[in-house]
Amino acid sequence: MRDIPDRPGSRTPARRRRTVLIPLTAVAAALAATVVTAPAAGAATTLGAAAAEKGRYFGAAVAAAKLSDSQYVGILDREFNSVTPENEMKWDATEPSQGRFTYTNADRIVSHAQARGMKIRGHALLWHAQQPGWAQSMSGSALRSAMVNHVTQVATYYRGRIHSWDVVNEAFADGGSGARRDSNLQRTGNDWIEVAFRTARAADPNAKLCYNDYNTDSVNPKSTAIYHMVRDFKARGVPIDCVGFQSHLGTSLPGDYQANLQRFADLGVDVQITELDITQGSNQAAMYGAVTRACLAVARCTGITVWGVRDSDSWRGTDNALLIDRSGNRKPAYQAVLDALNAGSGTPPPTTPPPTTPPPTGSGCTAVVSLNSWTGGFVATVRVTAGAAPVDGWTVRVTLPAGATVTNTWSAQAGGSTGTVNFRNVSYNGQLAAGASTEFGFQGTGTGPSGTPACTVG
Ligand code: 9MR
Repeated sequence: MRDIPDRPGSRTPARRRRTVLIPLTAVAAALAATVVTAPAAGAATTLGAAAAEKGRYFGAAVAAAKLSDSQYVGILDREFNSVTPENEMKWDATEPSQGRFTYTNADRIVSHAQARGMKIRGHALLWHAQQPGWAQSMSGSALRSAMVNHVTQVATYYRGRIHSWDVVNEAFADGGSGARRDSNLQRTGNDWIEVAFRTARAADPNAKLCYNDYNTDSVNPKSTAIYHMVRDFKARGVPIDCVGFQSHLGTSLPGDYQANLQRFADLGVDVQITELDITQGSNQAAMYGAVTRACLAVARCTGITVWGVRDSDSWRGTDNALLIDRSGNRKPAYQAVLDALNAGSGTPPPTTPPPTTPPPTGSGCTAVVSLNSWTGGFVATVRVTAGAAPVDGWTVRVTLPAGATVTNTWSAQAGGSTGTVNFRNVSYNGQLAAGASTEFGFQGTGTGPSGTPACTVG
């Protein structure tokens, strides 16, 4: 691949077109095309340029200490149009002793990026890990004040220069509990996350404010707990603009990866893939391609960041989880990402599923309810999805438990308020293309519905 020009955004002349056969195992072959062609004339030849043509950024985590490595910087400057400081903006780096702020290493990355017109993702204002020792041993209102001061100081210092801040990182527990992760920050009160977001907004009103986490690559208890938090924040006006999906992936991609991104986007936030790396193996290139296509298929997926430049720069040791090998050469995974970025139509991004998504089976429609409940009340959001055929009009039948009453409905017409309630589409959301979805919601008193409601067409 060395005949691909090394200038950012440069294009491969037609006379250089060629075909490269990439060896793939049967598993990967089932997921990806076996023939990878060099870009046609007109196709972008770097990740950043190709992503930009689709209205998105393509970034890498950057370590300040490596900015003196010419190979590293050469690849960074050629391929990427966004950076995330890998460690340099974390609490232990920016406030090593209380009230004394140091930005030297973070500034090296920020200056490098700004000079080249790259976006900067700020990572991360608050996290249970990589806290300075003095904060680790704090609790209660003293920690709450220190936390607010930290967010204010750092976000103010970088005001106007950060595209997106990871305001809070990894605050939810793994496993099936859907609970918050225990931490000194969590023990200051459940509202610490919204306090952090309000504080960050006040300090830098133009940065997009993100919640960032891992093990959120499918619809699972952890991602659903975060989904409920984001929905609650949007409902109450807590300033949140984006959700980061770290996507530290192994050897298979969850089948609902794209659908999971989409359900967050449907809440009215951007989604970003923030720390992508994938175990090297027979599936690596195919998975990188599939992740890229998933982002392109979600209109509000605004960019992808890989967590390092070369395999040798990765926190994942011998996994060789990145796009560039230890010698600085592009890997099949790199080509898969570039091809995925170059495929399809240009901006605005497509909102239809990528070609690899299996067509929905069965005609008719399906409905899924997600609930945000509190003592004495609930908000239900219902996602209606057409089957293999287009839908012209739908009705969703929801059975409420005894004592529950619908008090308010949006994007649907409720027939009744207690017992079994039929929700009928309104004029603007009755027609759905095959496989397409829409949402409506209702609020109620008492206990919300459980189970899967029936959806009928017509
Ligand atoms: O890549 C980072 C590594 O250099 C640090 O030692 C580590 C410290 O916890 O953090 C790594 O980055 C993490 C990121 O900040 C948050 N998500 C998980 C990343 C990988 O551990």
